[in-house]
Amino acid sequence: MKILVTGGAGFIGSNFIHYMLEHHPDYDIINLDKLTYAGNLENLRDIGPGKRYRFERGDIADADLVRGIMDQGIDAVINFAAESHVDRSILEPASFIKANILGTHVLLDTARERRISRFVQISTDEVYGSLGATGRFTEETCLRPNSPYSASKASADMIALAYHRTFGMPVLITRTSNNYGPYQFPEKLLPLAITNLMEDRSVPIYGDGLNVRDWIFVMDNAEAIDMVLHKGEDGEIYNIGAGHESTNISLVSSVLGIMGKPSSLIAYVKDRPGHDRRYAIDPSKIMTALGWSPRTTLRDGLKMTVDWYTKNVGWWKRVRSGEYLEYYEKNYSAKGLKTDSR
Ligand code: NAD
Ligand code: TDX
Repeated sequence: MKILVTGGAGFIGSNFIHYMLEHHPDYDIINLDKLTYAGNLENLRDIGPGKRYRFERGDIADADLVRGIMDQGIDAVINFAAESHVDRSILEPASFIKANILGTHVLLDTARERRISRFVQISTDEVYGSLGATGRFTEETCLRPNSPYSASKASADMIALAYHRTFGMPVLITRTSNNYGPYQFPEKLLPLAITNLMEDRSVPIYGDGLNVRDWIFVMDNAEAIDMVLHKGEDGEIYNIGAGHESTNISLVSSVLGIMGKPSSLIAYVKDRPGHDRRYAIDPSKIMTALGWSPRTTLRDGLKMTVDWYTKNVGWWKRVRSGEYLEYYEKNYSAKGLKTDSR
């Protein structure tokens, strides 16, 4: 099988490529990535020379480039490429519309033209919006996205489903909860907390810290996506989650415990505008229909993640330098995201 993975130099995409090269050594993988601030070829540097893997730098919204790649006998497209950070979508929504909606549309159009036999759109639980204290998202839950990021992902999902219903394209969608693990850019809560704590700096907690996220170790998500690719039904949506709900404060407290750091390093800051209160995924469909189940407990996953960042200080120090620091200083203060600075 020859697979086009887009966004494969980012966090989940690079973990997915490692997973696929290990589990399907006879597959060819082309990784198309624009290398935005979040794309990092260091995430893939340990891929040995004998592997059937190739990198192409470029934008998924570049139709000529995408056509040229899909003409190389691609069997399946897995679209991870996206602007992915909610805070950035609040500061600069336009890049999210371009990458997440227009980019996905170019991929869909080209895959349709070239009669690609599988198209997996990687989406998120955030498209469902926010839950109250009870209930979980099923694949039937109405979409009520609240941030420019989640609205752009929901739009891409709608276009992808329309291509299935209207043109019969073999589209499948995964909607996963919050991933964590190696190679996650340290702007997201967990790697931000771990790397700040390693330098004895404080961890900013938005609002009251009681917002709930449902956490999944990235390799469990990679396995689920592999199953959707091979066994999923065209036109279907699959929720992926490990059932590990946690408030942000409780999650960060667990990290403090694992790292042996004091709770005085927690700093409550101004809340994120439009901050979704709670996400919780019901993964029954993928468990029953495809036989997937998560392997990693939250405790073990957190320990493995802390361990990875501890052993890969060079990796996160490099991504946290230069442009990233300038961006961070411009847009964040000790009191939180500077949304009123425009
Ligand atoms: P990431 O920001 O770490 O990586 C995104 C990658 O896409 C980067 O390598 C970037 O260079 C690339 N990219 C961005 N725009 C591009 C473009 N126009 N053309 C080509 N490449 C482009 O993101 P991630 O956390 O790995 O997320 C991957 C996917 O999974 C996204 O679609 C995201 O919406 C989805 N998702 C993420 C999570 C999560 O918790 N991180 C949860 C659910 C779904
Ligand atoms: O400094 C912080 N302090 C804080 O309290 C940051 C960066 C976040 N938070 C809170 C906001 C959220 O409630 O922690 C929670 C997690 O925040 P993020 O790591 O930014 O993730 P989230 O907004 O939940 O979105 C993530 O999961 C779904 C990914 O970034 C998305 O790409 C994915 O679709």
